[in-house]
Amino acid sequence: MASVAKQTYAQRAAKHPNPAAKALLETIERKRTNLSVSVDVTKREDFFRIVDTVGPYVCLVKTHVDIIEDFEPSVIERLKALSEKHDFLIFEDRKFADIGSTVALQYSAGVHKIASWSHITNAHPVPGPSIISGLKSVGLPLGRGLLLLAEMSTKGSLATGLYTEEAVRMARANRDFVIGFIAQQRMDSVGLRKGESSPDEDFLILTPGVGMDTKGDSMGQQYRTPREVVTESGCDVIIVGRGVYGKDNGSNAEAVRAQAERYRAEGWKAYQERVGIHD
Ligand code: 5BU
Repeated sequence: MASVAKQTYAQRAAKHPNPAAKALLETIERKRTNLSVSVDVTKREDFFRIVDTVGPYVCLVKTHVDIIEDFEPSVIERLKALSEKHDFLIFEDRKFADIGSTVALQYSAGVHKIASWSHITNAHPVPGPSIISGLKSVGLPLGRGLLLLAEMSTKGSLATGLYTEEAVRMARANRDFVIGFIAQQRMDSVGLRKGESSPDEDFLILTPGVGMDTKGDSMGQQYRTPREVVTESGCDVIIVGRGVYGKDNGSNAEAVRAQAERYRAEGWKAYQERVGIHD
């Protein structure tokens, strides 16, 4: 069997054991898009306008639901309705980082009840494997998937070297629930000890820090192009925020739509180049 990076999304979907990962891979293939748009705006009407505009072009909408200042429970119902209308999954970028018992509560309860609507969420590996146990106790019965933050896109990130290797080992020990990584490159050969061969596993790599027009922002963000991320580094999903909706609230719907279409096309072309498909 070819390495994961050389397999098509459809081949990977057919054998993925986790329901959230399988659904994401199937959605990518069905809609021919590996684009996830990160909708980081603070007013709910701006949020919905952007989600409705980019919906046809994305496999996944990434949220930071805690930055919506006029949040109310109906926001979730409307988001779920848009996810059905446009056929995308939802990823709350919550970056859990506490002890197992606390993250289980943060994931299931509180104002946002993330586990009840977010197909995928993520966690920092910094507390060790117990963070996975805590989240898994809530998410696994619901068919959810977890991404570990193995690397970050920011200048000076501490998630490198041995830290990244340990994150991959934690994921390997929890393959029923950990479906992949937030990372800047494939992790397939990371963390293997000398003489250890590559296990039969399929971790998805979702990658933020993607932009085609600038190299970064004034707060440490660093951007690479879809080609660098998908073709050269073997990542599976490009996550784009301000590159799609602009610097404010995405009020120019046609500009937002055009950028989503542009990033979708670039991401898909980069994938086709990687797996050697031409059409
Ligand atoms: P941008 O507007 O494309 O820079 O937004 C990037 C999004 O991805 C934003 O929501 C961040 O919270 C998120 N992100 C990131 O940029 N880099 C990382 O390493 C991780 C998340 Br993890």
